[in-house]
Amino acid sequence: MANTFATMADKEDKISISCARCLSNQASTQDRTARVKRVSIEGNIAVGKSTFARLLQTASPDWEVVAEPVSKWQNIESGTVKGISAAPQTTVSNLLQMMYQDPQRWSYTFQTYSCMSRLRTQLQPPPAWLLSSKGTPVQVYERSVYSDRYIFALNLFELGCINPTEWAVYQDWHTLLVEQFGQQVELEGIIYLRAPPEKCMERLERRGRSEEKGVKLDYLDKLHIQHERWLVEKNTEIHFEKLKNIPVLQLDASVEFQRDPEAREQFITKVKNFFNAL
Ligand code: UDP
Ligand code: D5M
Ligand code: MG
Repeated sequence: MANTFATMADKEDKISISCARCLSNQASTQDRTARVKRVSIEGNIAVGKSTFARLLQTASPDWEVVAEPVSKWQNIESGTVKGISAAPQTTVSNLLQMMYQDPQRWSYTFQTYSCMSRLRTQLQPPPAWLLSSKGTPVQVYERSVYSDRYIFALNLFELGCINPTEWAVYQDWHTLLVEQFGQQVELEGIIYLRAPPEKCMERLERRGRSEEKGVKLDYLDKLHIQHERWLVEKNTEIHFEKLKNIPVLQLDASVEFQRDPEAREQFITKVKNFFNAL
């Protein structure tokens, strides 16, 4: 009996030692996660965010770049109800195209899906290789749950494509989600790629994404104004404390940085300095 107790006590000791180890491992993962800075790249449609993101990915082993989930918005799978045909059928919808073709009908739906997919992206924990980085580890996102609201949703509301009821509902759940996820979706900085809307139009046409064929310069003008209000003039009403004073690095994306190695070099130096100061 005494032996049994001794063995049990021994086991408990071992369990508490392994629990302590487990907790200290957890703590060190949390410490290392807290060290990772999070930054989003913001800017008008076709200004060059994805091109710039690819450039950052190759510039430092301490940076992880997370692309915007556009292909998800273009390929939403839905199953049809099993009916006369035996096999359930899958339909693929292109929500990006639906929004551009009928903005009154689909803008609100688009906001729910784009925000959800961005939230999912921003909630992804940093990969192990980034946690073990010796330098300044940074996760870089192409846009964020914040540009969804303060650029696109706001603009579509101002254009009348999202009605006042939808706008009230949107703002309510957006605030709830961002507040509930708290630090997990906070950003430490923003890189604003800035270029005249005419330059973005030229690049949009060069890229030739089929869904964007009907996008007019006037729409890019409006999005440009929203970016300027939010990130330069700071006139947009912001509902999250940390975001109100977030550091913004402005880069002149009207230069052909894709082709010009000197411009790329200058961008990288500015980004490094910016990350180090966050
Ligand atoms: N692009 C360019 N010069 C640049 C940067 C980008 O011609 O210095 C082109 C790029 O090759 C693409 C288009 O502009 O065809 C839009 O770029 P991207 O998809 O990166 O823009 P985003 O919509 O992600 O901001
Ligand atoms: O952005 C990808 C495409 O998706 C571009 O046509 C703009 C559109 N987009 C992205 N987010 C939103 C929201 N929240 N509402 C409406 N439209 C959106 P690109 O700039 O090409 O990377
Ligand atoms: Mg892009």
